[in-house]
Amino acid sequence: MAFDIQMIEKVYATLAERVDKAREVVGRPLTLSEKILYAHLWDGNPTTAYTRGKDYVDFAPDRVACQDATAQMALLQFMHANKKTVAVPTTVHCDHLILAKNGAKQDLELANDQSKEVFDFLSSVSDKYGIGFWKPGSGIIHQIVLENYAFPGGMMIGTDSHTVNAGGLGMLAIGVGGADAVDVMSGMSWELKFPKLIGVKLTGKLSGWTAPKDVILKVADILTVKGGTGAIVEYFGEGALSMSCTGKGTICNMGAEIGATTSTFGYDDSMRRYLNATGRKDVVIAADKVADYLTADAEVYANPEQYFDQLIEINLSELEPHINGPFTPDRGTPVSQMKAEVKANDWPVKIEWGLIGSCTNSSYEDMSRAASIVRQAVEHGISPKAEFGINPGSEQIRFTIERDGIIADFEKMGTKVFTNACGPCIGQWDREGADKQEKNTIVHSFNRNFSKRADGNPNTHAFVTSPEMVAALAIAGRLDFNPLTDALINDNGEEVMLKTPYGDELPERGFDVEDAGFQAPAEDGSGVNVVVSPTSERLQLLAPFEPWDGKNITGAKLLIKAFGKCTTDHISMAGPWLRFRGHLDNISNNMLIGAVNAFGQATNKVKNQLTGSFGAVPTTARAYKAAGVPSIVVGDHNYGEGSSREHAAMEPRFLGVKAVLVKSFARIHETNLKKQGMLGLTFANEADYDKIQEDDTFNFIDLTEFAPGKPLTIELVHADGSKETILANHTYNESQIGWFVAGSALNLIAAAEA
Ligand code: MIC
Ligand code: SF4
Repeated sequence: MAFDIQMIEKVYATLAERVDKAREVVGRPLTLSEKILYAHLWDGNPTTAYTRGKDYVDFAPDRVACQDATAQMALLQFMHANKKTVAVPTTVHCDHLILAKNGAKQDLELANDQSKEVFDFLSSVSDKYGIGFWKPGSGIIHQIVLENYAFPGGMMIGTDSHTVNAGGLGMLAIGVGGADAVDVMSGMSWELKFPKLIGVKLTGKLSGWTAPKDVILKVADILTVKGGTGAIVEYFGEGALSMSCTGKGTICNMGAEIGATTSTFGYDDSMRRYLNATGRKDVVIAADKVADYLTADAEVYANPEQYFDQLIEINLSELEPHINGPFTPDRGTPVSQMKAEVKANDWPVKIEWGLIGSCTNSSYEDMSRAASIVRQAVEHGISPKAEFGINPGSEQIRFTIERDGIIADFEKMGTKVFTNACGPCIGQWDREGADKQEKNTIVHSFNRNFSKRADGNPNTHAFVTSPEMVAALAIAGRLDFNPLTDALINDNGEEVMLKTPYGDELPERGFDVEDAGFQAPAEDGSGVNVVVSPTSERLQLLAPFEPWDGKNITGAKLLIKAFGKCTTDHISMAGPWLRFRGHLDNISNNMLIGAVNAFGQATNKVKNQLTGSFGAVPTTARAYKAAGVPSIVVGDHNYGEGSSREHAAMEPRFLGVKAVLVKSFARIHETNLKKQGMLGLTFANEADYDKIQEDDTFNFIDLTEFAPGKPLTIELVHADGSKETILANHTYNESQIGWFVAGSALNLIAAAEA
C-alpha cells in the first residue's frame, strides 16, 4: 500500500514544525491529543484554533473509513457532491449485513445472495470514486483499519462510532455521521468542537484474569455513558506501556460507550511490534524518526493534573475482572461482587450463550487467551454449560488462528464459528427461540448491551466482559461463577480449578492469509456505472431536503416525548432493519419505535393530535406530514447515545419532524441532526421537560433571528388553551445555521459544485 506510506510520510514531514509552533502559541507542554489535533488543523495555524478556545475548529483528517450499514447513505450523499474521486484515502467495509446463524460458510453465502444488490452498489461506487473496498467476509471495519491503515499520530474519521478503536495505534480516530464523511471525501475541512482532555494514568501491570477490557469496563463504571462527552481520553503510565497494541485498541474502542470523542495512547514498543507483525515496517521507520512527537511532552505525564481537565488513576495490579451490565455498558461489577449482585437484582443466573468477537475483542491475542481456557475445559473433561459462538475480527485473524489450531480448540467444545463480521453484536443473529422473549442471560465480549441489541429479545440480560471471562463463564454456565475462587465440576464429578488465561500477543509464526478480501478501485473510475433500481426496496436515490422557508415554525405537534434512555438503537433500530439502510423511505418505518413514550410508558404508541387516536410513531409522523403539520420530538438526557447512524437524524427529517428538543445530546447525533437541516435544541431549563404535555402545540417565536449563542424562544400551547414560554439553547455556529437555512449541509456542497 504505497499510497499509504507516502501519505503517512507527508503527515510526519510537517509534524514537528506544527507541534513546535503550537507549543509556542499555547505556552506550555502539550499532551499527545493536542499534538495530533494541532498537527491536523485545516489552516495549519494554531493561533486561530487556540483563540477559539473550546469552540468549533476545522481539521484535515488523513483518512476515512465507512462500513456497509452507514456507507450506503454516505455514498448516496457523496454522489450528490459532484466529485470525480475522493479527496483523501477512503475504504468501505462490508461487515454489518451478515446474519449469524449456521456458521461462516453458509451464512456468508446467504448474505452475498440476499444483500447482493447492496454489496454491488457499494462495490461499484467504490470503484468509481477511488475507494478501497473490503468484501463481505473480509472482517470488521475497525479490526481491518487497525491491521492496515491506522498509524501513530494520524487523524481519521469513520462512519461508525467505534472508529475510535484505532486509538490503539496512537491515532485520533473519530466516529462521525455520513454527511461529515462526505465533507472530507469531497476535500473539505471537517469541524469538531475542540475537545476537553481526560487523562487516565495506568499504574501497575495486568496479570492473571485481568485484561485490557477491564480497564475500560472500570472507566465506564466511573465515567458513565455520558462522562466522556466532548472529551478525548488519553491513557499513559507504566501500565499502558506493558499492554499490547490490540489491548489498547479494546480500551479505545469502548471509549464510544462513555461518549468520548476518542481515546488514544502514545507511540510505544507494543505499537512497533504490531506494525511489524502486520507488515508495516516502513511505518515504524517513519514513526521512529518523529517518535517524540507521537507521545505527550514528558512534563505532561510527570504532572498530569496540570494538563488534563480531569484525571483518573487506575492501578492495574489491583484491578479485578469486571462484568458490566445488563442493558447498559456502564454498570460495572467486579467479579468478586457478582454473586451478591446476581442475587440482589434477581438476574437470571444461568448463562445461555457466550459470544466472543466484535470490533472490541477479536484480535489474535483475544482469541488465543480465550482458547487457553477452552483447552483446559476440554483437557479436564468439562462439558460447557452454555452455547458458544465466535466471530473472528478479520480473515487474516481467522486464517491465522485456524493455522495455529485455535479454531480447532473452540470447535472441540461445539463452538459455532460465525463469519468475520459484526454478527450478534449488531443484532445480526438468528438466535433460536429469541421470539419467545424469555428472561435469560448471555455474556459477550462486545461493547454494547442495550436492550434487544443482540437478539431482539427485551428480556435478554446481556453482560459485557473480556473474552477469557466469557469463555470461563460460558463453560461454567453461571453468571455468579468466579474463576479466581470457584472450582468447576468435570464430567467425572471431580473439582477442577481453571488456570489463569494465557495467550500470545501476536502469532509466533506471523500472520498469514490467502485472500484478505480487498478490492482496489479502478485506476480511472469515470466509466463505471452506478445503478440504483427505482423499484428497489433496499436502495433509493436521495432527493434533497427542502430549504427553510425563512419563517417561524408554528403549529408544530408533539410527536413523542421520549422517556429515559433513548439511544440510536431506540431511534433507528438495527437488526432486521439494517436491510433498509440505503432506502430512506423504507427505513423511516422504524423511526423511534423503540423509544418509550413518557405518556403511557409504552413503546411505539403515540397520540395523533389531529384524530385523537393512538398509533405507531412512524405512522403518526407520516399522518402529520401528509396534513402539512410540522412535528417535534422531545427527549431526555444523552439523547442519541450510541451509534453514528445518521438515519436517526434523516428519518425524522424525512417524516416532517422539525426540531428535537432534549435535556442533552450525544455528540455524533447532535451533529447529524444539524447536518440534515434539523433543529437540535436543549432545554435551557431542564425542568421544562416536565412542562411538555401530550397534546402540546409548539410555536417558535424568534427563529427568524436564529444566531450563534442566542437561545430560541418557544411557546407551548396546552390542550386547555393555556400557554407557557420556554427557552431552548443550541450550539449552532454561523456555518451550521447555513446548513439549516439550506435544508442540509449537503445542499450547500452540491450548490457550490453545480
Ligand atoms: C453499532 O455498533 O451500533 C454500529 C452498528 O456499528 C453503529 C453504526 C451503525 O449504526 O451502522 C455505530 O456504532 O456507529
Ligand atoms: Fe460491528 Fe459491533 Fe463493532 Fe459496531 S460495535 S462495528 S456492530 S462489531
